[in-house]
Amino acid sequence: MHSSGWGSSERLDWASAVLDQAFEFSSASDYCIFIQHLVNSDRTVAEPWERVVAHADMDAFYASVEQLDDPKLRGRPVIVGPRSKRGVVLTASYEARPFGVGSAMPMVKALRLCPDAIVVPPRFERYTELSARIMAVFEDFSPDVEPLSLDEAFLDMTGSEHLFGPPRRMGEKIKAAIKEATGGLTASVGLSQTKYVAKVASGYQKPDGLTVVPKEDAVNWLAPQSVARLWGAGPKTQARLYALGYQTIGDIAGADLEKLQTTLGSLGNHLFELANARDPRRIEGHRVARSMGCDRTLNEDVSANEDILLYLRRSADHIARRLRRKNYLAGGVRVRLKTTEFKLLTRQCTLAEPTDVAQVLYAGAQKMLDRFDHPGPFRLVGLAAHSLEGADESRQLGLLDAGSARALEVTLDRLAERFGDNVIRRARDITQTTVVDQTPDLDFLRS
Ligand code: TTP
Ligand code: MG
Ligand code: MG
Repeated sequence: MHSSGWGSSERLDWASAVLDQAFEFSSASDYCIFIQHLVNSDRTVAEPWERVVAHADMDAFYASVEQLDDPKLRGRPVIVGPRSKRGVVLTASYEARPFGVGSAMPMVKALRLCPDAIVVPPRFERYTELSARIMAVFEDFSPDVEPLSLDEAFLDMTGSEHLFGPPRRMGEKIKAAIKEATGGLTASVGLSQTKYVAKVASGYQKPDGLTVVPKEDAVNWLAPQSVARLWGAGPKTQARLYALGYQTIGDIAGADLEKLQTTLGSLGNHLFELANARDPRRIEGHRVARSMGCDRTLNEDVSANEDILLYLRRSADHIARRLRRKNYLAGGVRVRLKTTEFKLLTRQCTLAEPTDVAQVLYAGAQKMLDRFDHPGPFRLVGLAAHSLEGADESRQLGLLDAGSARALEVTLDRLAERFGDNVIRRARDITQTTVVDQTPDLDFLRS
C-alpha cells in the first residue's frame, strides 16, 4: 500500500546523476563541497536510528473537523463548545488562537477575547468516526501504536526505514496518509528516538508541523524550551522550578542532581532524565482499555423501567459490537443513571464469565437496574462494560452458554459492517429517537 523508500533503480539514477555533475566541476574543491552537500542532505542513506518513535497529534482537532464539514467555517475563528454561557471551550481553530482562546477556557471569556468567533456545538460521533480512521492509518504504519486520546498516538517506527524511508519521509508519509483518509485534516508529527522528545517535537511547529530531532541533537534542541514542556511538571512544580531559578529545560539538564532530588524528591530525578533526553519507556501498543461505555443523555427524562431498559438494550448492542471489533471480553457491567438534579447513581456487578455478547451484558444490566431505589425521573442512562481483557482463544471456548446468541450477533456485525450500523434496529427502537447527546467512544483512551 505504501510505496517503499529508495528502490535500486532510483539509487542508480542518483549515482549516475552525481557522476554527471561531478565532471562539470571546475575544481576539486567545488567537487568536495558538492559531495559534502549530498552527505548532509536527506537523500543520503543514513545509518538507521536505533529506535524511531513518532508522535502524531491532530491540529485543533474538533474545530478542524467542523471546518472540514462546513466550508463556510474555513479560514474563520471557530470555537467548539456548548452555546451555553456556562460552558467551557473544548478547542479553538488556529484562526481564534491569536486572540488567546484555548481549550478549557470559560466560553464567556473566550467570546470577550474573540467576539467574532463562531461557536459550534460538538459532534462527538463525528469526531469518533474520524478518530477511528486516523487510528487505522497509524496501524498501517506500525504494529505498535499507543493512542493517548482521540487525536493523538505514539507509533513505534523502529526498523521500518526500508518501508517508509528515513524518519523525515516517515513523518511526511504519515501526514499525507492522514490527510487522505480524513479528506483534508492536518496532523503535526514529531520523530525522535524517545517518546518524550517525539511528543515535544510534534507540538513544536503546529499546525501542520513536522519536526525531526535526531538523538545527538536532542539535548541541545530541548535546552532553550520552557520547563513547562517537561512531562510531570504541572503548574505547581513549574512555580517551584522558577523559584529555584530554573527557567528552561537546559537549566534542569545542567542542574545539580542532588539539589533537584533534595527539593523535588523522585520527581527531580525524573525531570533531570527527561531534560537530558533520556526516556527508556517503550510504546505500549497492546494495553487493553479498562472499560468501554455508552452514556445517553435523553431529550425527555425517563422513569419507567421499560423505557430505561430500552436504552440499556441499545447500549448493550453497541458496546458488545465494539468489544467484538476490538477483541475484548468484559468481566462486568455498570449501569449509571443521572437524576434531574444531576446526581449520578451507579450500580455494578461482576459477570459469572467474561463476555462480548450483548444479551449477557443486557441481562447483567437488567439485574443492576433492580438495585436502584431512586424512583427517577432520570436524564441520562449509561451502560459500561468494565474489567476488560483481551479475548484469547481459550476464553472464547467458555462462551458456549451464550453461543447461539453470540452467533446471531456476529452475523449482525457482518451486516452492519457491509451496510452500516443503522441497518439493523430492534423493532421498538425505530419509533424512538430521543437521544440528544451520546458520549464519544473513547476506546482509544487506554489508561
Ligand atoms: P488537543 O490535541 O489537546 O488539542 P487540539 O487538537 O484541539 O489542538 P492542537 O492543535 O493544539 O493539538 O485535544 C484534542 C481534542 O480534544 C480537542 O480538539 C478537543 C478535545 N479537548 C477537550 O475536549 N478538552 C480539553 O481540555 C482539551 C485539551 C481537548
Ligand atoms: Mg491535537
Ligand atoms: Mg491531542
